[in-house]
Amino acid sequence: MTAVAPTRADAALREIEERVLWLASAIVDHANRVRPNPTGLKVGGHQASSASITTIMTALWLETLGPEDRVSVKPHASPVLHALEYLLGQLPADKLTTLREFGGLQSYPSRLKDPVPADYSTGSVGIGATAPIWGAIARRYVNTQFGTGGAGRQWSLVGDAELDEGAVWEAVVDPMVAELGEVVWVVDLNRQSLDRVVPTFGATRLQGMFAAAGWQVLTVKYGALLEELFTRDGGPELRDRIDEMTNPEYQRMLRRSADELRAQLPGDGAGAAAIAGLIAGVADDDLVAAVRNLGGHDLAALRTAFGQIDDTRPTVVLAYTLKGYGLATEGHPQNHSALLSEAQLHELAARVGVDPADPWARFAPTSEPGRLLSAAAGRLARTEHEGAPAPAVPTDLGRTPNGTATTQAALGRTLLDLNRAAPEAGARVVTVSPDVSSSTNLGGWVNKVGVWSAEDRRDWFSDDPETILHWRERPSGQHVELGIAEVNLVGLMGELGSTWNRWSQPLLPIGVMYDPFVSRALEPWSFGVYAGGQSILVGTPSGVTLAGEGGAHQSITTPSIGLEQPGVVTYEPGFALDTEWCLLASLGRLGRPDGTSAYLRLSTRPVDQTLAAVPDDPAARERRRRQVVAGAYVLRRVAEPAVTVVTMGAMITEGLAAADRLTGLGHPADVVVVTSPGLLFRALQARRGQDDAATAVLDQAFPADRAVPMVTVLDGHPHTLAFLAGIHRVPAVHLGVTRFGQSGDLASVYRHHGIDTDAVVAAALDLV
Ligand SMILES: Cc1ncc(C[n+]2csc(CCOP(=O)(O)OP(=O)(O)O)c2C)c(N)n1
Ligand SMILES: [Mg+2]
Repeated sequence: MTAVAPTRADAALREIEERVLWLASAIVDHANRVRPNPTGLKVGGHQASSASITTIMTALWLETLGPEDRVSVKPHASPVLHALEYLLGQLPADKLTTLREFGGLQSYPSRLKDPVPADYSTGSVGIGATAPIWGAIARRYVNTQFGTGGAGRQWSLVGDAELDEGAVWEAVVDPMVAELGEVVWVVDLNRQSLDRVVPTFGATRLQGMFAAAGWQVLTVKYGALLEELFTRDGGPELRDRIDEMTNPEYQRMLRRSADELRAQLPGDGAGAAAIAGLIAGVADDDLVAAVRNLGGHDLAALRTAFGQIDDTRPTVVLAYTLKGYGLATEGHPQNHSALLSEAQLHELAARVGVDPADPWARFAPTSEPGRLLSAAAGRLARTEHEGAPAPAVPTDLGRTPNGTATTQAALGRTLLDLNRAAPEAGARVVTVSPDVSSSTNLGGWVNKVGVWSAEDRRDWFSDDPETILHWRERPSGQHVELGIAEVNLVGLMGELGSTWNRWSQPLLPIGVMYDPFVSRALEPWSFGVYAGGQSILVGTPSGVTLAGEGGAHQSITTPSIGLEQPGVVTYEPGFALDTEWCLLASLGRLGRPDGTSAYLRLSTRPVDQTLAAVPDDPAARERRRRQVVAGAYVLRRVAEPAVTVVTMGAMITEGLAAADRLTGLGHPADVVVVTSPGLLFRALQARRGQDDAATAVLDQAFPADRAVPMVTVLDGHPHTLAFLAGIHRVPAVHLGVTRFGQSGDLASVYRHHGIDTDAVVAAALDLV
């Protein structure tokens, strides 16, 4: 691509670019060399990664972005972001000395923890990069349902090695993504990752991969200086030589003197003589400048590329850059975490015209750079979006299931009932599933609300009488179906769960996947929760209770994960009504400043619902409900307990059967049903002053005067409930699953893992 002619403002833009480079370097320098560091522990920060993307970000913030655009910035460029925020008057000067300080600028751009909220949190490579894709879908969803999400591009500034992450490609190839014209990625193609020069970096391969997925591909390879050389005699040979050079050889050229370049640059190919002839006529300084003259550092070349974005499909701009551009560490393979020495920093200061004794100096408002900055600040000023508060969610829909039901089926049922009982809340529910909506019992709900798509699509099976699941795709649909990629699913959930504070439109997102795949999705979901996304993750079916579906599909560690995950309340209900109550309580905590996410672990085990013995009296029913959503309740109370059986989820049936047998054997047993180990753990911590959670549930479910030996049993790792014995320090045995399983019928599988009724009885007899 050839650059357009430089504009009058280019010199001022260059000055701003150099000041951004200076500030980003100085922010990291201050954190590492100036701020006192009594422990001597590494602070860190990335000057070379920042320098690599400084031109790109300057071009974007000063010329290209609009007020409705949102940008995800690669993690190690946070100093550049803060430098721009500072120059644009958003970030006060006293924050520039706080990088990585407690309460200061975060290591990586953060939506919730930085003084100027980042548009997207980044840091988990591949996840921050893809977030704007999901943000774009979430905004389109808000626009089709409520019409208030605004427009604007969704940018992602991506490190080239981030493209090693599978998460990137899972997102790029999702069929929904090819329609997103507002998505633009700029790849900072510096051919370096953390520890190495990427051996063979096929830009051509990358171009092909993005193009095959339907993306517009723009490549900004060379700057104006090199492009001009390429037009001279020997120019085509020089272009071929640089095009064909390996990454390490090219990186080595960056650190050579002019004399060395004259010897090395021609190479030993057919074009060597022509290249030698060409560069013989180039002055030393120009030659050194020319080898590093890549398009990602050429404002005009970037401007041209950004001007070509067609907005009809996603765009990727592959911008060739140098890691450490303009710094003494430029192009060095080990520059990722390298810090400039004091002398090198002073050299930089001298080159860009800054006094190191006054590192945070601003441009005079009347200067050309000052004028450009104030124009950009005005252009980027954002207006608040008008929206709605989170809807009121009922706590009880008043039904009492009898007969046999599963907790998984209760999910779909509750959503349908909610739509009827509280249409305003129902209208904000959006379900998401990675190609498992019918196998996770969402079929009825999907039939009712339809499948979301930005435009109406024809349902070719609407007149087929044998079709039970109707796939009506329309902008008013409330179910989003993605391909089988759990990481994409949680990425979208994080963004649907952020619309309440991004666009002032709260949604109640519920993502459903098989429970064993929760661990695959966990890190990106957790990152989304960290970034402010509030959503409900439903894992179903779960545990070894999915028996026949196979050993590899059985989930063992998820109850423990649920207990430990920050920002999330985890429930594992055993009855349909408990599921409804937990779901409603979780929905009621979404889309608000003090909100939390939830994880519901459900099952396909048919359970006799009369075992729940739901009280008829409205006050007693409400008391039960409160205990269910608080974490536990006493389901059976005997006169003089000899043992307490604590049971959860699918194991309630075994817990009750064992209690009956123990009582018959002369060892009367109380039965406590746990719905949330995490809430109980927090209550216990609170009782000891370590948490601010409510503690009443402990006195109600585990009163001191009934403290007797305890057996706990769950379909998951037994340590999840082991802490309960510590409430009153009673002797205890903890049953659960600790080994990989295998397919089989329920009775065999339970016996194999020692969680069957016999095992509970035997454990209790050992104790009493
Ligand atoms: C999932 C994940 N894996 C590993 C890391 C550690 N890490 C941070 S940056 C990085 C290399 C980044 O290289 P690139 O994206 O090319 O960035 P740049 O060269 O611009 O610094 C690695 C391995 C991480 N943050 N997240
Ligand atoms: Mg890189």
